[in-house]
Amino acid sequence: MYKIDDLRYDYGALEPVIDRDTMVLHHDKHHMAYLNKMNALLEKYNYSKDYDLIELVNHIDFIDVVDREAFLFNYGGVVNHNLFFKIMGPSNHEPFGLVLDAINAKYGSFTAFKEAFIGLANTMMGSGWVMLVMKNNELDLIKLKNQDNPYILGYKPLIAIDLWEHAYYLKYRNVRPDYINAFFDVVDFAMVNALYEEER
Ligand code: MN3
Repeated sequence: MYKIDDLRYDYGALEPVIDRDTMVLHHDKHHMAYLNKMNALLEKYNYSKDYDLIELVNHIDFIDVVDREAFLFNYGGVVNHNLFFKIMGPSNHEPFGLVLDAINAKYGSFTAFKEAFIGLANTMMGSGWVMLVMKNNELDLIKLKNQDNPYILGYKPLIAIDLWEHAYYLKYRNVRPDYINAFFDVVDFAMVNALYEEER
């Protein structure tokens, strides 16, 4: 069965932007719960293939329609969180490389891109995600409800912010805009650029 990705850094490595307690709960409890529920559904259907996790979403015909929503919800929880934790880190917070060239070409400047990303994140009602994605080599910003995932829509995601309350509530309480504004201080652009170079 599937596993969640280990954190590439210490739970406290993103402080003060994201506190250790939030990271422990978010990675070890929330993320793990999505994984356990997804695996339980796969077991229910005696899943025996070993598709890459990203690829799996294109092969879920074996799951009865009645279980599809629960499967996709938990699958999305797993892949979205794998991405979120992967593209953050304690260093490389300045954008650079081919991904910066692409951002500048599309949005005019990194500052303008950041404003667009933050602006879109602030419009999220309820729980969900905002992501910088790529399709046909074109960058775009998308908003996803709950645990909808970008892969089923044919997008290759490069940056993702988790806008569920569990992502920020211990530290930021009701002031979600402060969490959203601080997010780019923990994005690891070495990882984002590597994803861009891999996917373009
Ligand atoms: Mn989350």
